[in-house]
Amino acid sequence: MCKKLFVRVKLYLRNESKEAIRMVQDLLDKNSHIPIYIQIEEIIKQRIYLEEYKIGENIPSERELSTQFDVSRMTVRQSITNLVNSGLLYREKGRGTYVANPKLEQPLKGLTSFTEDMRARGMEPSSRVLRFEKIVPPVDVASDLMLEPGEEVFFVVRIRNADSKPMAIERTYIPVKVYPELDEKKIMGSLYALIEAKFHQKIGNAIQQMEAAIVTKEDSKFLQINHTAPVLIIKRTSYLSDGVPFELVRSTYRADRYKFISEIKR
Ligand code: 16G
Repeated sequence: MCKKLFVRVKLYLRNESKEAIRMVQDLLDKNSHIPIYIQIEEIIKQRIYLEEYKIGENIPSERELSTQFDVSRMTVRQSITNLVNSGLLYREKGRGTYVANPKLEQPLKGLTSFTEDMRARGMEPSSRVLRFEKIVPPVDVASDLMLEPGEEVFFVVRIRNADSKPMAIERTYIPVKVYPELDEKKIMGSLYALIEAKFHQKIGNAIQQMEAAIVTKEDSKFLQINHTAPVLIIKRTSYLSDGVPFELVRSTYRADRYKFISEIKR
């Protein structure tokens, strides 16, 4: 595929002109300065887009693809590895390579809860509480929650599932003095619904920080991902409308399931 054609394919993709893509999709230009493995990546992406390769189904084996494109298996493997790393495909040991579900697009605006976010997408949220205990928090947590030295928090670790599949792990610190009546049973459902509907308090605002990381060995098991997989970590400190901080949460999201979207204006 020459450079011009390659660019055109991308433009067509944007215009969603599927027929046009179909005409050029299988062209590989071995003399192009665009590496072959990148051209193959594009072709596989187009096949996914055109639903030739469907979500949840497996794509042809490396051997079949290398015959199809008349390239080495190493080259095909490189393309597939890149697509696996970007979350478009996933490998299952001994079974092959599958087309992944598209990532969940999470807007970075609006102070919503996990439960609301999943329901808005037609998915059923659930939680598994791994830990619920009263502790004296580390100093940085105490300072973010505006606590005096020695004041206690509930430390809660929850795996958050959507349609029974793990999406994130949340480690939440909640000041005991704000919700002395909290218990393990109450935290099984939505924390925000509990605060608003049961405790009749108004949630005001939150400050968030986001960073990338490699999953820890422990979390990789809970999230059911490879022990070297990337994750997105969001630290959120949330306040009631009167300014009282009521939670500090470190949420670890599967990077293969999430995409965070923000609108920016000039
Ligand atoms: C979200 C929040 C988390 C909050 C939780 C409440 C982020 C980064 N985190 O996951 O701070 O505690 O929702 O959800 O968005 P719940 O009401 O379903 O328990």
